[in-house]
Amino acid sequence: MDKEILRIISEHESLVTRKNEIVSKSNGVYNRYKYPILTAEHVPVNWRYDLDSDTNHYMMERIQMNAVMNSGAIKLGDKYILVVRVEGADRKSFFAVAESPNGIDNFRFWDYPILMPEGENPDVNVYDMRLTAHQDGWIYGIFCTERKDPDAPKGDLSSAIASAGIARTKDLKEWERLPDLKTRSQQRNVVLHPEFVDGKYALYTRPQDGFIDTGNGGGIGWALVDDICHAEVTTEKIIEPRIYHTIKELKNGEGPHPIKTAKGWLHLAHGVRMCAAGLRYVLYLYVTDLDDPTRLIASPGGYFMAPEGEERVGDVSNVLFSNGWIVDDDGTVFIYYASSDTRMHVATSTIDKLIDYCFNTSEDGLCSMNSVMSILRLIEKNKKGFSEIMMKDHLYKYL
Ligand code: M1P
Repeated sequence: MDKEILRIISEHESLVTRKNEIVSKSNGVYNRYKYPILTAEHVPVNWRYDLDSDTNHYMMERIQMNAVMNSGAIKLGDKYILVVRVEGADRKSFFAVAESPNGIDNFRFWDYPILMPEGENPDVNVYDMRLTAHQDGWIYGIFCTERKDPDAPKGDLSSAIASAGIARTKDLKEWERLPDLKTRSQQRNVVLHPEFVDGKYALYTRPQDGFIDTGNGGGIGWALVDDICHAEVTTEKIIEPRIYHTIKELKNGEGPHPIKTAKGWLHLAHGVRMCAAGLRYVLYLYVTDLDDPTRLIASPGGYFMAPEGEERVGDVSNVLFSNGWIVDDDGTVFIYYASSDTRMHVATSTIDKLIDYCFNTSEDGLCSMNSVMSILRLIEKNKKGFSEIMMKDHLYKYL
């Protein structure tokens, strides 16, 4: 049996230390990587196995993990850190920290999962933490806390209420739980802006009528809050709306907090549409004004990233979701995203490329004719460029 333990440990170690590599195919905007950075198999062996062969004669996995997904991200010192949503086979999610020396591989979980303190109303399920190192000196984690709907009719064991749980920490080890965000509607995808705005805490919200449906919730909202220790949304305005026949027709949600760039606040979000196969989640970017983060100044049409290849399949297929990214001092951006609610990946780009993409991608023209017009304009522009290249390089003789 000791041999079996050794096999499990050595296979796990090989997986954790596997080098990642850029996939050669790129659209020029970002690079994908060959391997997921975290999967259920990356969860430490001693969290899953009773390693005593007297009590685990068959060396069975005693606590199975189902998925490792939607992770908040932050750089502390020279470490790339994720606060990972781990989901057990029992469908309960919890948070755990994993760190990497380079941001693209060798992600290793810390020794223990996070035991998030409860608030007044105990959580049933917690997930999708957004991390914000705020100007006030704390690192905040805002996440979804889910509880059974107390008004659900008898026999309805699915209706739930989603609210924003708030916790803060200095080291990602000790967490102080603050009261949940008070709002009129249900909320998921609530994100804390890193700076004070008009002396207040600023939140990106996602008002929704039901647990799944946003209903009249018109998109990504914005709310100012006086006291983060008793956070309440009194007025909320939609700054990034849902729009008919676009990638964000059914719902959208802020990803991680936006990155401050010289050209504006760079946002990463997810957009959702309904199709015959169910919901399709893709990632998109937008930019808001530096002085007024509620003012949209760039809105590239279509998706930035959509599920590809194996990413398409998983627990909830056809989903890309991101709630974490990290920028290095040299402008490299590490985009951490989950595919199909199953595994974590990284893509890399730079601030310059992402800003170029945002300001030079046509806005969604909202109808087929406008999409064709954009292509025609590009063809016309290329005619000129094409003949210049041919002349310059004396290639015209090959025509
Ligand atoms: O299953 C896809 C995603 O669904 C929800 O996202 P949203 O709130 O935008 O609908 C969340 O449950 C998220 O965790 C999940 O990845």
